[in-house]
Amino acid sequence: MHKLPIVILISGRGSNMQAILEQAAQGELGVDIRAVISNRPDAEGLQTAAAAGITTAIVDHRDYADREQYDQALRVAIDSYQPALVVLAGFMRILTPAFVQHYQGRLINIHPSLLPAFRGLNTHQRALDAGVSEHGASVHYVTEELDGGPVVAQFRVPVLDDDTAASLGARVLKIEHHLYPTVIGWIATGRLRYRNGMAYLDDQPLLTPVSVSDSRSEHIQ
Ligand code: NHR
Ligand code: GAR
Repeated sequence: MHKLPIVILISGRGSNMQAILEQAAQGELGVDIRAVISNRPDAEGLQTAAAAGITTAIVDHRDYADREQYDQALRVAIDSYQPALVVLAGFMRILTPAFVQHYQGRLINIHPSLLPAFRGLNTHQRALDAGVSEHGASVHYVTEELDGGPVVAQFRVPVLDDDTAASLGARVLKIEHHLYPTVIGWIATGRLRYRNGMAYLDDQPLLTPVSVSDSRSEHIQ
């Protein structure tokens, strides 16, 4: 079977990356992980990837004068692996319009909130402060607008009375490890596509994100 070549970008722990690696290693995902690239030399995820026999690379943002130069170097590094899909997995650098345009429709992110709620950082504390009863994670195509690209799929979790940002974040992270490989699998099998700024699942425009617990995704799980 043809496998989708992917590159994963991380900045830290890399637990989402690890979830993707594990499913790929079981041959369940239909992807060929060409490389894991970090902007931070000390990212824990680099060790995890190397231990799994995956090629790793570092493109350190501190070595570049500005975001344009950094993103240019990152793009050269990524393209040397010729991925069909670039996966942001806890990658913490905002990307320039030129970078995002180069990978339009081939760049996805997992964000720890139910977008469009709580774009940006510190999502779990902000969800608690807002008093919402549900929180979760979203997978979206990356566009120039930060956390604003088409949302493909979401997974919801309840917010509990005694939650802290840490306990809520842990609940969300656990479902991220299920949500992200699920969506990557859809892309690998050609079910999920991006065209003219819109996401299509099974050739139907995705007008609302798939809730991974709903019927549209049942036969995937
Ligand atoms: N880039 C673009 N153009 N569009 C998006 O939707 C992006 C993106 C880059 C990263 C991930 C995102 C998230 O899921 C993401 C989506 C970093 C920041 C941030 O403020 C915000 C959102 C996201 C990632 N980063 C700081 C910066 O100045 C640095 C913070 C740090 O290093 O700890 O780049 O939430
Ligand atoms: C995840 O919760 C991911 O959704 C989030 O950071 C965590 C990374 O964990 N991403 C962002 O906040 C992007 N700004 P991981 O490194 O263990 O996958």
